[in-house]
Amino acid sequence: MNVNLSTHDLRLKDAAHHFHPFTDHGSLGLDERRVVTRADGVWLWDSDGNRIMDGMAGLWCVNVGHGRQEIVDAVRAQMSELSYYNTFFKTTTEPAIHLAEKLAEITPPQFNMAFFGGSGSDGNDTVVRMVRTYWQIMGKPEKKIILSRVNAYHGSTVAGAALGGMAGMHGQGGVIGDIQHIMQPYWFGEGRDMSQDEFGIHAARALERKLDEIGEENVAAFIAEPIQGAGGVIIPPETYWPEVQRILDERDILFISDEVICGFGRTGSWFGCETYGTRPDMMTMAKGLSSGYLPIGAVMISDKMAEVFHGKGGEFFHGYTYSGHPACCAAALANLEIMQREKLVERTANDIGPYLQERWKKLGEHPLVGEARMKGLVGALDLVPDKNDLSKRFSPEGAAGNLTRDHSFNNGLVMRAVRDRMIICPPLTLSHEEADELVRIASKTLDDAYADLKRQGMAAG
Ligand code: PXG
Repeated sequence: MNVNLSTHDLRLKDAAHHFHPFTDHGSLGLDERRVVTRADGVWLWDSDGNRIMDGMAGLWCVNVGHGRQEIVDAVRAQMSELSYYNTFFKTTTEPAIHLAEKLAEITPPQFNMAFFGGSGSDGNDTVVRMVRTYWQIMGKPEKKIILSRVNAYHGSTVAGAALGGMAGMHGQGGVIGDIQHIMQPYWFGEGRDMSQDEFGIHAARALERKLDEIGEENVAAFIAEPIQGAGGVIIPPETYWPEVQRILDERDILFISDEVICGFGRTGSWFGCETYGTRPDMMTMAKGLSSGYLPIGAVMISDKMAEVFHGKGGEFFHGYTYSGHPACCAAALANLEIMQREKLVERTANDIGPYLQERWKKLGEHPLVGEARMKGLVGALDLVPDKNDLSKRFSPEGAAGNLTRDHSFNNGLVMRAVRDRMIICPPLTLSHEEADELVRIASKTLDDAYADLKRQGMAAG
């Protein structure tokens, strides 16, 4: 940007004209608006020149880190050659062809077809329409219900919000018919009266119980994130996914793995379904597909489903102007090239993942932390008001998380607060030194927040 405005002037204009996502505009103060101006690697700079570690990889997406010139160059070259053409009506473009082929290569073997969109939300809209259409083609139109989970996040379009399990979003017009939710595998929050393994089985069998209750003949699909991200990094017990897969194997419903956060190395495999050994019929992908350099999403369609659509499906009346946008596909291709060349998935599994996990889990000893968990490079701290009674929660809910998030920002680390849980999801390029720095700031942040909360009578100790 060439216009040199002061931070104050930028904030004034932002407040006057910019309606932000997921924001309470009534209470967002002028000085709370942070203008991010530059980024490189795992670091951000704001308009006041502060350097802050991007512990959230943007919004769970910048897997290869910020400032990769090679992606910029690939996009520039593509834009000079062909900035836009569509993929409707018997046309296609080279970047879309190459990206679809690349995705077939890196996804599990049942996937050889990619449908492109612009985000995870529209990807899940595609999923809803596709699974219901699949069963219509199969002559079973009554199979319409899609099962999801409480506290899931599947996007912010009407269908995405309805699939998601967040009551606040349902209450703001995010409802469509024939969606039902089963319990989530959140052991720390909901299952501590059982062992982790017992609870994992119990939560998985909620799927079986629901199918028996409403009739498998009415159910089209089950959709789930391998690890729930926006719900608070709910890492399921190890017994959960094998038991879900056992149930899926016995039932005639489709399974959709929403890989928008877990895809592209986040959990230490290319896809979260590989980390947990599930066999989806579709996968929703976005975020790490292009590391956020340009907006793009994709839905992978298994051979089993593709054969049905190709066989007697006829035209599927669905697509977006920007499906397979050449510049976005070029960004994704350059991003995947970096991921493969730098072996970022392997690095997450065998090097920086275990390194950060070990240090992160030690934060679980802090008096403010009830549980510290991390898989691959995505983790959470559940904050508790009284370490001697882990059933207690902060009141009002979310106040401790917000306060801790603000301390973290001021200390130089972006963590996200999901109510009273602190989330971390750094770029997969994080170095050991940066991991040490991340943990040092997180630890200081917990101390600062704990002191405040004790002073306010909100935490014991
Ligand atoms: N599925 C999952 C699992 C996601 O995490 C979406 C779908 C929707 O993707 P798009 O690209 O339409 O945003 C997401 C997105 C948060 C936060 O507050 C999380 C997401 C998006 C925005 C904010 O943690 N996840």
